[in-house]
Amino acid sequence: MSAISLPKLPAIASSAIAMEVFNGLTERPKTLSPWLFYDQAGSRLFEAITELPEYYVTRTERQILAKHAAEIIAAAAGGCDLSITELGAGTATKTGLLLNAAVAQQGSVTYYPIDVSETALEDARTRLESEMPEVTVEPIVADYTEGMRQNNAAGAGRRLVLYIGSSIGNFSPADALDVLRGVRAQLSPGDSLLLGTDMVKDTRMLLAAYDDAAGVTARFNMNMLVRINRELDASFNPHLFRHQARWNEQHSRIEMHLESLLAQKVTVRALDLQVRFSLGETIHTENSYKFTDQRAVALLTRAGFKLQQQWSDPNKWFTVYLAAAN
Ligand code: AVI
Repeated sequence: MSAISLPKLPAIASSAIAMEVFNGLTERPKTLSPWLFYDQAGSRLFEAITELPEYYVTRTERQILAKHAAEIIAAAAGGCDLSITELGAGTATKTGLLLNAAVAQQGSVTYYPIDVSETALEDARTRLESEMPEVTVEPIVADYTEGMRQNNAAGAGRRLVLYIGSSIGNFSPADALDVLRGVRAQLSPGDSLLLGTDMVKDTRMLLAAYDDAAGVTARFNMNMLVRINRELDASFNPHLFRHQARWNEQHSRIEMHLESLLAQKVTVRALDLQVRFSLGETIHTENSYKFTDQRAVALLTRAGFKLQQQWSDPNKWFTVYLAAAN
């Protein structure tokens, strides 16, 4: 009897990206997870998105923080000294507003940015410590769960945890609840969470924010295919796919898809995988949930927080919630 010979796959075939691509492209409908956006080129494209005229999200949240930073810090501190922790901090561009307010109120502050990207955290540390000598930056290179555990173990005193930038919107409602419950589990009474959520609004405005005229979001979406080509030796031709943004009313979310412009076959050589696409078939790459006040407050409450105060821009496009761990 002859032994069955299995095809030899390269070591990359057991990596996180390989698992994601194999599972996502063999299921129906096809999906790819949004973390795949953020290689070096994708992170740069995301920074460019935050500057687009159509992408009101970052600008609007920054306006809210600029106007209310002192109030936010005073409410979170409740007369004590605070440390500030940030989830998914990246380069921490909006955080300076809150750190400044904390320095104004208590003279100095320790800032614990948590992110999986060591380079983004080092950039943030260099920039913040040179601009604000009263801020001590203690980067934590980890995912949220492990990062919050380390932060808790560091004995950071009374804590304000920032989860801003509408990042919570990229999780399904069930996963968002898990994330916030995980944060809550590492907090003590008196600590608080500042959550930034993007709100439901005019559909045309939402669609424009995720399908801008300059095509930056299209390139951001398409970059996933370029990354898979490079890292898994795949044969995607990005010109044979089209970026699509859809509003899903039932789930209150913007969806991003990559639509196949013809019937085609793509090979992912590192996985020894052939993927067939029919004309118009899509890969679902991202959900960006949009909130109502009621849904945001229900999420916080179910996660074990008590709403303390909230701030919005005059158009109510974006809301920042301060919630206490109780
Ligand atoms: C990171 N996240 C909050 C962005 C969003 O708006 O959901 C990601 C993004 N996708 C397309 N444009 C921006």
